[in-house]
Amino acid sequence: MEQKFHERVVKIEPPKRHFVFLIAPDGSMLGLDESSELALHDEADDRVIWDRTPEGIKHVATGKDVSTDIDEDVCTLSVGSDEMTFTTYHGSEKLPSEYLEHLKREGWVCLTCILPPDILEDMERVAGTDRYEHLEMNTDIPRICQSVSVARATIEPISIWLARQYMGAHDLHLSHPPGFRIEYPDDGKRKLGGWHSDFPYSASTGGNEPPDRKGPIKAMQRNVCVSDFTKIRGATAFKLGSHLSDTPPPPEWNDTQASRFPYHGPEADVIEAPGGSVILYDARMWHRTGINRSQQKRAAMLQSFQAPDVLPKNDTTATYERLVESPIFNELNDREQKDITALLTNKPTIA
Ligand SMILES: O=C(O)CCC(=O)C(=O)O
Ligand SMILES: [Fe+2]
Repeated sequence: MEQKFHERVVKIEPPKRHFVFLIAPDGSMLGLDESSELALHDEADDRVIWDRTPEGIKHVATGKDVSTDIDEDVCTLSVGSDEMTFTTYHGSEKLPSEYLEHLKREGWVCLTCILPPDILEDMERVAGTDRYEHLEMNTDIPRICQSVSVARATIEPISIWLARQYMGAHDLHLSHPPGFRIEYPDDGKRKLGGWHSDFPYSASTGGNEPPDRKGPIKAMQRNVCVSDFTKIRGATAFKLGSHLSDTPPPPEWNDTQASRFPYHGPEADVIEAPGGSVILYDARMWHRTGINRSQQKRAAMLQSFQAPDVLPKNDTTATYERLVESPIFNELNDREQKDITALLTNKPTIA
C-alpha cells in the first residue's frame, strides 16, 4: 500500500511580537546613519528597525533609545534640521540581517506574519478565500490593480532587500505580474501541480536552455501565504536544500502513471506558516503546490524576482500601465511608487 502524505513538516509559529517601522509621508523609513544620528532610508535593512518602548522607540540593532510621544501611531522627530512626522507601521519579527543569515545558510527564509493584518484581510478579499471564502477571485483585472494591499504586499521592503542581498544585484525585476494561486480542495480528478524549479531554471516552452545551476544565482521566488499554510490545506511542498543540487527534480517525482499524486513521501518538506507570512526562496529549490485535502480554498500570491540579465517570462509593462492609470497608484507613497515601478519596468541588462 502506497504511503501517502508523509512529507516532513517544518512548522513556523506566529511571532509573539513585532518590531516597527517609522514611515515618513513620502514613504522613507526612519533609521540611523553611521554616526547614530536619525536619518531617512529607502532600503529595509537593520538600520530602519525599531522597537516601541514606554518612552518612545529603541533602535534594535544598536540599542539606541529615542524618546518621543507617540499619539495614535504618529510622532514628530527632528531629522537633521527638519521636524518630521512619522507613522509607526507593523514591522518584522526579526532583524533583516537575521533573515539574511537563514536565507544564505538554507536557501529559504520565512518572514512570519510580515504583512500587517489589514493588508492580509484585503488580500483574502481579492483572493476570495479565508474570511471571504464565499467570493470568487476576479481574473479580468490584474490583481495588483484591484487593491492597494496587493501592491503593498508586492513591494514588502524587507523581502526586496533580502532578494537584492542574496542575488548580489540591486536592479531586480519581476518575471510576471504578481499572481494569486488559488488551490481548490482536491476533487480527486483535477491535475495537480508537479515538482519543478522556478523560472529560469525550469525548461522553457520556447526551448531556451536553463542557466547553469552552479553559476551565479538568477532568480528567487516569493510565496506570500494569504491563507494559513498547513499541510492538509495545500501548503507549498519543498525539497529543502535542493537549491544546491546539480539537477532539477527527478522525473519519477512527477510520475503520474504510478500515482495521481506527485511525490509526497518523507524526502519532501512542507513549510507550515500563518497567513501574512512571506516565504522567500532560491528559485533552484525543488517545490510543488501542496495537495489541498481540506474543505477550504488556499490562496498564495506568487512573485518571481529576476537578476538583471534574465529576460522576463512575461511582459509586465501592460500591467504596469494599467496600475498607473488606476486609482491604486496614487494611494501609494513615493517610495512604494518607485519600488513597484522598478520591479515592473526594469529592463534586462544583457552584456
Ligand atoms: O502554489 C504553490 O504552493 C507554489 C506555487 C509554485 O510553484 C511557485 O511559487 O512557483
Ligand atoms: Fe514554482
